[in-house]
Amino acid sequence: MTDDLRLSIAAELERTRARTALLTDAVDDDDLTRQHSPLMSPLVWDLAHVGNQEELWLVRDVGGRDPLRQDIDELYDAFKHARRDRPALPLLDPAEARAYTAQVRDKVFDVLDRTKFGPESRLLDGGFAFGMIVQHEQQHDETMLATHQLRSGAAVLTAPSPPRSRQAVTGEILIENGRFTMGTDTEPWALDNERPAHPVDVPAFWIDAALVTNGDYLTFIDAGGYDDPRWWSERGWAHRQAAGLEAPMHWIRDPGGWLYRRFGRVTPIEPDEPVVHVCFFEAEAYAAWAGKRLPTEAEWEKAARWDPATGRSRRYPWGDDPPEARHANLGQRHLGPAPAGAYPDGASPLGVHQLIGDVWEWTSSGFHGYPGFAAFPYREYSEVFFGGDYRVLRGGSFGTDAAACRGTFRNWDHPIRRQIFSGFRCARDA
Ligand code: AVJ
Ligand code: FE
Repeated sequence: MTDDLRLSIAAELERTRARTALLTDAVDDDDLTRQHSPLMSPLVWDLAHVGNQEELWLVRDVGGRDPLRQDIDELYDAFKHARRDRPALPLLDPAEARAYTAQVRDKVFDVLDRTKFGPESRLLDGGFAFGMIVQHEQQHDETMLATHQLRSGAAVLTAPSPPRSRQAVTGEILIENGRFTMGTDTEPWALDNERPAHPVDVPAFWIDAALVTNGDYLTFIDAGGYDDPRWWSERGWAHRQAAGLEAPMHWIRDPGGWLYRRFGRVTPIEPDEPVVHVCFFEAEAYAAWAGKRLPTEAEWEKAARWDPATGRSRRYPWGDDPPEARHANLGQRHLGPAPAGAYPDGASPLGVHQLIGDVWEWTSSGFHGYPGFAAFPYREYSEVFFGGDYRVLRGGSFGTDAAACRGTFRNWDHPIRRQIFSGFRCARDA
């Protein structure tokens, strides 16, 4: 058992590092050290930060080993320097950052060989500390992918197109009134904010079977949605005005119609694909225009996990089996979301599609701890963000790794942010 766990952890560490290497080897040193947007770190910061977190938790804490580079801890502490200030720091250069992360990884494999996994250590039970670090790197791989989307210049990433639609998916699904179990006590790699499992009463609601598509969103634009304060919250309208929003980020108005720029390539927008790169306020305005609203976080999770046949909450919409390529568009296999109906095998029992993968889904909920929340293993992962100006996003995107995504996983961001792979679906009261 422990040996199987060790092997699977080693495989996850290596698989994840291969993606990190691809994202950072795809560009030259100048590109790695440059800031592509004040919203993002230079890629070389993410790279060394991933190594530094791995050193802190697995080499020093779990392994009890001497520090490799205590002198750089401060540079790579995300709370010490804002993203916009990071390019000016005396960061490791690309060669140093690669060498450092590789040295840390060598030590980690040694630590992994000697680690005993068992319930006597909560940090190690089920491989948790290693799982946390694997997921941390994967989260930064998604952040680095968003940085790639923001960089100018020729395309450097390639991937096959996502699958085509296999089924028409339209309309709304009724989720009946009743209690369901939100959160988890049993997912071994669930982070602190996903715990504990707790009952939540959810009044009956309708939820869209499909994500809002570019075609849907274009109808809102063409109907003057961006110019009509009726659809926007007060804050949303103020932001729309101040930021001059008139379409999702990366859309380009062209005499022949709308285009978008994706990872360095400009193409006509695809009407059947989920809309992506919208902020919470845009999602909220669209939903109001459509006579609907965004789902709450609890509604989203009930739609994704509640099994009407047994009343149990499952790990994923399709059941308890880990995601396979046929279930969901995850893991940067494709460099964009798939059209509505591309993943019938990943639908929920009631027929809600593409809850996992494709685009993060804005919910109307702020970010708070569940009843009985306990920070673990550190307050800075999530507790310090509770009650801040954030909205929860659910379900993961094409940029999220399968190991960092499940029915209970919670992401959060400021309501004005849209450089992330964010989209949405609508809901309404029943
Ligand atoms: C959970 C995506 C909001 O990127 O800020 C990475 C993940 N935390 N390093 C973020 C995270 C520490 C976090 N999000
Ligand atoms: Fe981090």
